[in-house]
Amino acid sequence: MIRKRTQVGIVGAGPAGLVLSHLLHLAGIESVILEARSRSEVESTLRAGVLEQGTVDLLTRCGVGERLQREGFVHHGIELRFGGQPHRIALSDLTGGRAITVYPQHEVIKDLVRARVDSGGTLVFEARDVSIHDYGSTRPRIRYVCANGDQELRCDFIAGCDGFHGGCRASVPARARTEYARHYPFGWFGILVRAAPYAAELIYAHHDRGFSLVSTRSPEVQRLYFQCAPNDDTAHWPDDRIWRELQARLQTTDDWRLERGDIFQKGIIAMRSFVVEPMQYGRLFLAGDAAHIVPPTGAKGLNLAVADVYILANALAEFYASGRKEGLERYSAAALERVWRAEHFSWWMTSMLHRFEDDPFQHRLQLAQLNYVTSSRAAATALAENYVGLPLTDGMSSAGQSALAPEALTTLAHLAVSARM
Ligand code: RFL
Ligand code: PHB
Repeated sequence: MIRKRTQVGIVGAGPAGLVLSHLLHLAGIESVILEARSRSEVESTLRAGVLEQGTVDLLTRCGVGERLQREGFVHHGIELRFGGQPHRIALSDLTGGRAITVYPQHEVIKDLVRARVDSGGTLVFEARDVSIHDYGSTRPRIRYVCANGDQELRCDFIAGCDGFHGGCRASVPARARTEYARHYPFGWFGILVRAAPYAAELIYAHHDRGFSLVSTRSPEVQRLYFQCAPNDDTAHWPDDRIWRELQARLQTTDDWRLERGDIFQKGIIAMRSFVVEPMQYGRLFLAGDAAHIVPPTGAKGLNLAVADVYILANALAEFYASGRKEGLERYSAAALERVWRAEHFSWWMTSMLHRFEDDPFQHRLQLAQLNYVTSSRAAATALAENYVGLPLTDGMSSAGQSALAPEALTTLAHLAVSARM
């Protein structure tokens, strides 16, 4: 057994683990990331597309936003399409200039992995049988197996950033955690298409046949989704059926046409809401999908992962700089405040836009809500401010007071300096 030591052991090289490791590095704190998959798998898994303003600002301020600024698409609005009519929600006008950026998750991952490698960080890919131990004590350990054999990593803290199916959450005894979950009676069928962009902004479409979404990845590749049965199978959907279904759901009274392109990837995504409380157990801190899941309708998952680890990095920086534990003790409560807001928003968007079988009452409520959101400035503003994302907070001061976009890293940088002294 080979024994190593670090300050923070991080399980998982998704957005949560990588952003955490990078922020800790900026604060002068050492970490090691243990990731079950290979680097090329991690860098090529297709998932999210929409980054909130706060996520973009944070990545940019901490030096990993250069490609994102150059290649991402900034969108100042979204379209809600229903009753055959387009309705624009002017995100930036309604939120004092905030916007979203469409930049694929795997590109964010590539930028973060490169930044960690360039600054000499330790990332162990293809780590097998990762198990966490003694996190109730001051000397947690992580065991794993890699090409060099059995390993033990001793650390001060463990960050469980291993996604919804990872082992960290499951290692906590069931009696110590409370889980809240909701399943939806549908899934999303997602496709990637070689085609030019279909629209200048994302289209969220409500239709009697079910929900659909038009998004983008690049000038050459487009991302489309449509609501399907939860147990559906991609084999039931030859290309021609997909195009007919999308065209029917996206139809407008002035005959909007969806050009067919080459579909080169198909997949079905389950829809669920999930939260575990608390997000801390002794010296184990859960972050990102390991602690919570939202249905993708509000585009919040990756953004929440970043918001969690921003709070955690600040709390750890405070601890190493001064020995104070208040930030760490407040981590769970501070993170959960934003998590539940995003859970509500994602559930609300999902409920407003999808078809619920045989429920004409729900259908009429949806249309009433869609009409309200697209005709009342107050209602549109509520959607817009949630969609572009509430300001990041560092969890150190009382909720809502630290609108930290510019000051955020100053806090970390300040703590970093003190930590090194
Ligand atoms: P991840 O990304 O799942 O990363 C977890 C990492 O942990 C590794 N792992 C382990 N490593 C070591 N040992 C073990 N035992 C391990 N078990 C697991 C995994 O290999 C993996 O590399 O979690 P993280 O970092 O919390 O990030 C969460 C986000 O990835 C997720 O919330 C988003 O992708 C959700 N999401 C969206 N979020 C947005 O903010 N905006 C969007 O537009 C958006 N669209 C989406 C989405 C998710 C989707 N899918 C496929 C679920 C669209 C889709 C279709
Ligand atoms: C995506 O582009 O993958 C995407 C966009 C908006 C969402 C979900 C996913 O709400």
